Amino acid sequence: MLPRAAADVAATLETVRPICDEVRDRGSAALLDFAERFDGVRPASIRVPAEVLDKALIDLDPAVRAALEEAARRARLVHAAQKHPDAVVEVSPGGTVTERWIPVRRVGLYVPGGVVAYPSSVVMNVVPAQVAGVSSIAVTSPPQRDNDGWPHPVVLAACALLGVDEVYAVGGAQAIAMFAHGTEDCAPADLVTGPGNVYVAAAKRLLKGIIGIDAEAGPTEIGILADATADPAHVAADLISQAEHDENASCLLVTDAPALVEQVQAEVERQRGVSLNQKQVDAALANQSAIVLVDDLAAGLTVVDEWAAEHLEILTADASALARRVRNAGAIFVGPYAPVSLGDYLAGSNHVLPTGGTARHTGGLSVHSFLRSVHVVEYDRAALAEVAGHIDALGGAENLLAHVNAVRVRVPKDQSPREDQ
Ligand code: HSO
Ligand code: ZN
Repeated sequence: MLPRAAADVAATLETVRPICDEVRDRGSAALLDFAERFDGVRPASIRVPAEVLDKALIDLDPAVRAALEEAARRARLVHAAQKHPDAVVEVSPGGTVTERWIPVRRVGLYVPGGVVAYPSSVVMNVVPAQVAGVSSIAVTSPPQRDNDGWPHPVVLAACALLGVDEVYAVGGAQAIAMFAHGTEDCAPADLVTGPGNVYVAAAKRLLKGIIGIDAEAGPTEIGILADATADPAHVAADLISQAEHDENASCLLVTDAPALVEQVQAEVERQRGVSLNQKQVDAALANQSAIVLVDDLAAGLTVVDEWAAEHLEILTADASALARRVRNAGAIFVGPYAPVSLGDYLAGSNHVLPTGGTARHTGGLSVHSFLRSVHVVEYDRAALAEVAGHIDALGGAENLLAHVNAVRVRVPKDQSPREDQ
């Protein structure tokens, strides 16, 4: 019964297939045509020239620059702690397996720019990729009519600030196709990450395999688990804050306090006007949002775990203890002074998070999204000989005698394991 936006990615696959095919076949010419058709503007080139990036940084409001710098600094602190050292395990004398973490060579980062442009998402994508050690980072964001067809100026400035000089004016499904297939202006990438609309999600699903993807990312969500100690003004403000993203956004309050239900509803009426995106707020709150009254917080925990929110706030008396019992959420915000907005911009946590219930099996964007673990196997002759008998047995059980042979040409059966030592 819990409401949730259902973005129909499957139904969009056939819409984006010809778009992706055309990018594969016609490259940048197709990208320019699609910009004109879908974004209503034809940029002078697919790649944003260096002068345009430099100018965006010069023109950047100093307060926004300071905020982006601090957001990046905090994100770097948090993401640096995600890095694993290589782990060497000596399985037996002379036999080791090392787990090596190797960054993806080249990534394409998608930064949305439809109804609203998200410079903060530049930080959230670029920082973990840089911390992971990705050597080639390209960013793409939709062309904007009021910026001569270049992406939003603050998005460009954020790229320049973080040292990303490869930026494209391409949005939608065609951007994913550009990174997957490559064009004359943009080399193919190994992986594409970042949130986008349903067309971006459909293109990711279609081209996955040709290119690696992070997650499909649907409309944003907030779940709040609150008791009678929660401030109704905080609860209402936070529900509205995510509603303003998208008319398909989903906002859920779960509480054991009947009085809070009415107080929050009154506060929502008082505060809903603060957003410039009234249409989105009204639709999101009316269509995929709800207040769920539960008998107690244990039941509330069951509800929020079942819903698996992209963002979950815990606004209860013993918030830290309760937060530790949560199993399913993209990110958890604990207590009265950690609103989702903090995490969207400045907490240091990542805001590219699993939506649509996928938090049951997937985490948010992180350094790990850009790394692969590779097992490196090193055994000497004695260590191989020690297990040759077991390989005889398992290879025999699977009728794969060439497997057995590949070991036995090295350590014949009749020799003792440590013979040549
Ligand atoms: N709440 C969005 C991220 C965002 N909010 C960007 C503001 N700017 C999805 O996590
Ligand atoms: Zn947000």
